[in-house]
Amino acid sequence: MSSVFPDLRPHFPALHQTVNGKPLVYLDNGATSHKPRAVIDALVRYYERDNSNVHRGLHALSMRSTDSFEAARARVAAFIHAQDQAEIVFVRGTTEAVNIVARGLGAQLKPGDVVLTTEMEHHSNLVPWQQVAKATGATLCYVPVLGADGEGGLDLAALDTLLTPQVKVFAFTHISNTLGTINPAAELCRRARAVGALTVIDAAQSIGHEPLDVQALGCDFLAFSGHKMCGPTGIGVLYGRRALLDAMAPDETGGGMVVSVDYQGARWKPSPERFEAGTPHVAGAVGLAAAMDYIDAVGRESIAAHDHELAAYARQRLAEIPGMRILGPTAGQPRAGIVSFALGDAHAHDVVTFADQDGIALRGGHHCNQPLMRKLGLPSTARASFYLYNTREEIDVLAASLLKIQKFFAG
Ligand code: 7TS
Repeated sequence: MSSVFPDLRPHFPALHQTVNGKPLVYLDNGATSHKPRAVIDALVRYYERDNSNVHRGLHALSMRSTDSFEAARARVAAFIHAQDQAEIVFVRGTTEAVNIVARGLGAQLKPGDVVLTTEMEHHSNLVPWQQVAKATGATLCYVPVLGADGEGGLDLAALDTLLTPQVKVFAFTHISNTLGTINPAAELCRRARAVGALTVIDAAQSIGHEPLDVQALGCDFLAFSGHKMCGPTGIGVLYGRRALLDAMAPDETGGGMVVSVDYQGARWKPSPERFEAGTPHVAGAVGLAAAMDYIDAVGRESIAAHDHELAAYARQRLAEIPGMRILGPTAGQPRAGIVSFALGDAHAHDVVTFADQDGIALRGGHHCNQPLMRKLGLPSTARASFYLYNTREEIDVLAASLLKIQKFFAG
């Protein structure tokens, strides 16, 4: 534990267990984070006291439930510094948010238009755009990733030629879930805006880890999931500038999102209700707001510093192991608490399975980044990803386990 960063582990019940007879070392935060007691309590409190459907009833519980849901929306707006809480749409997660934007903007695309994205996108910010390009005849282009290990980040010089007036949308990830690269999001938005392109930021890996301000970034849309930031699963957010959301068709239709309906048709409410058909995940929104309170009480600047320090230490310890290939930015460049690696010829799934025997939770595979893996010439990697409760001691446990694995595979 760094000297200034508080020990938050007592707040996280799930961390205090053994796995395969060893104390759990949870290093799979890129996939999902654990939840502090404050979030679990907020969920229990909601179900024990306020549980009811929102917007539809005039009874006391329904009003309490509606108030909690809308208070959560205001909390999210404050957390990302949105101008207006109508710009906050509750969704299931990043994947749903990107799908809503891709299909919504897709209605405005035509052959000759370009959707620009990058070679480091998670499938969730890639496949929806491929589908939209196929359906509309628009062209999908990619900003290249530089370096044999992806260490050079996005090719920002190539942006000069890629960002043409034909580019209508530029969708990119804030932090790569495989490389740990932190992209210069404000600069990318500024350059996209200069050619009239709308920007969509995938903030799945950054939202709970770095300070984030949508107005300072200057983005048009931003997507994230609650479960990677101490919040519940099944809740996430689509942020969009209000005028853009109000001009966009809903992806899903049904109850709660209409002003009036007759047998011939229906009229949509404005944002955010327009995009929230059906009963929303009220408890999820309440839990997400509690997660935001928790994160802000710790401080996003210090969480970021803690993540970065752990990642730097992990890179140093892993580099001591023979045959280790570490992906992503080298020292001195912006990099998040995510370290992907390949250990000699050992398959990542074997590395993860062996590490699990030591109680260590890693992720192994293509991390929903298949095109990037192919480009780097790797079938898969193992990945350690850190969060606010991880410690240097846990990285020492990881390094010792990986050294054992290396020796086993080296025969
Ligand atoms: N975008 C990025 C950058 C991600 O890392 C993920 C999930 C998603 C989108 C999708 O988020 P969801 O909540 O809608 O599923 N990433 C990972 C990961 O790296 N390992 O498991 C899930």
